[in-house]
Amino acid sequence: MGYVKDSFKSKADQLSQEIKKIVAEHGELVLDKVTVAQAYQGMRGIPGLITETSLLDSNEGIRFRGFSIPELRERLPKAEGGNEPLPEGLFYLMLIGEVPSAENVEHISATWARRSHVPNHVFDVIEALPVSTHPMTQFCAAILALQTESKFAKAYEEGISKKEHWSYVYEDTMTLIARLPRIAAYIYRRKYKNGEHIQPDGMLDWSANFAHMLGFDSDSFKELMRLYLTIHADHEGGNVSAHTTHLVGSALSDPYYSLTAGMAGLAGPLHGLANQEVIRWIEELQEKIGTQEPTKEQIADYIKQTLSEGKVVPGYGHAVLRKTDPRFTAQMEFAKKHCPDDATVKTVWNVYEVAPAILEGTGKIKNPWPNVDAHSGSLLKHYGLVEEDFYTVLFGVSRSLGVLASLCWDRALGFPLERPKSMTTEWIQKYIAQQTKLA
Ligand code: CMX
Repeated sequence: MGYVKDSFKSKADQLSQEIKKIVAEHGELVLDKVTVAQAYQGMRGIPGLITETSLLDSNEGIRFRGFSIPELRERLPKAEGGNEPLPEGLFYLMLIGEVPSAENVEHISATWARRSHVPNHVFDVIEALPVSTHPMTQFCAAILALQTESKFAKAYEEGISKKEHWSYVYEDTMTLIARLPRIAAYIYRRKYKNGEHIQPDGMLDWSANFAHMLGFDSDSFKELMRLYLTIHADHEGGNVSAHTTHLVGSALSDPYYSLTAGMAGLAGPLHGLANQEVIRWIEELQEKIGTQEPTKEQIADYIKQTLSEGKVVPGYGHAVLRKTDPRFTAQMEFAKKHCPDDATVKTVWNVYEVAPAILEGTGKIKNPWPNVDAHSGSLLKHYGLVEEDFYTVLFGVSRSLGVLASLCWDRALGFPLERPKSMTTEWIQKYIAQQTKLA
């Protein structure tokens, strides 16, 4: 076993013991009540999941193993000459629970580089789809095609003890993450660059190599990728991509199946596809007004028109957050440093100045503030990555870090098949009648 795997196993054994004690001593403790409204309205706020990798506070935003995004930008190891954290470091932190050293991060980078070879049949599966196919569909199909490589599926078929599940899930996780940038870059070059592919450079870190394979070799874009792939990685366990990966994994579907399912969830416009929608919405505004930099008044009118048409303002609102997303702020800081004069970036900032008051004025939107997706497209566009339907694939490559680290934890802690109770409306009506009679 490699030393990262050894450390993970020893942390997991320790936590397993603590959980056994918690359940034995406090298993009957009630965490919260569940209301009829929550059952009908997306189960908001019901505490029913355990996710070790990160925790979301509705006002403060995400913390990964206790560290906020500004703290991570400060404390995680960086590439030589770089200022942004290496996502390899965040993965280590989520998996092991400790801030990694530069050597730990180099070890993860080297492991992923070594495992990054993608078998040819995966490219054949991508090639079998029409070029016009949405990049997220190509991405999901490719991950599923890669399932032939699953060590977990093979070992399970051969018959392994439950105690060994985590080990094969860990191996699949490391291999899968190693290969995603190559797959994503292949989809990008196939769809938008006439299939002129760029070979990986094994000397680069995971993000820089990804930027290189996409065809963007500037230091500044590599820095953006490091930041982007770090901040999109995890958002506790209840969001659609994380929850889906966890749920499917609970059936002991292997990490390839589980991640494919999670990515299919990320492809929804209320979740990860919002980054595509934001840039389309801004470009439509720019086109309509006939300028790259519409005034705040023009932006305000456009927001009101979007709302009056019964559509959502993409990039705004959140199921849990109630303040500006620190992932938005991190990108804003990056833009202030690298591209403060970019017209689309300035428009994103102007939308930020006018949208919250208008959204709040509707009286129904619980969070009028921007989320992570409100800013990302404008940065990518600045560097020439203008094909907005590819943006969610970038999100997906990053999200794999959090959801797969969590999947390792799920199996190491021996979490069971997830199976919440559902009810019919008739059951609810009878329950209400019964409770009313008792009152
Ligand atoms: N524009 C217009 N209306 C919005 C809105 C927005 N940005 N955000 C919320 N609303 C509406 C909801 O559609 C809902 O309307 P109805 O009562 O008519 O159904 C009402 O306000 C209340 O919703 P809420 O409780 O504030 O928000 P939810 O928890 O139901 O939904 C989210 C959260 C993210 C789906 C929603 O804010 C939204 O659709 N935002 C735009 C899409 C987006 O940016 N998604 C990305 C989220 C981050 C991510 O996962 O990547």
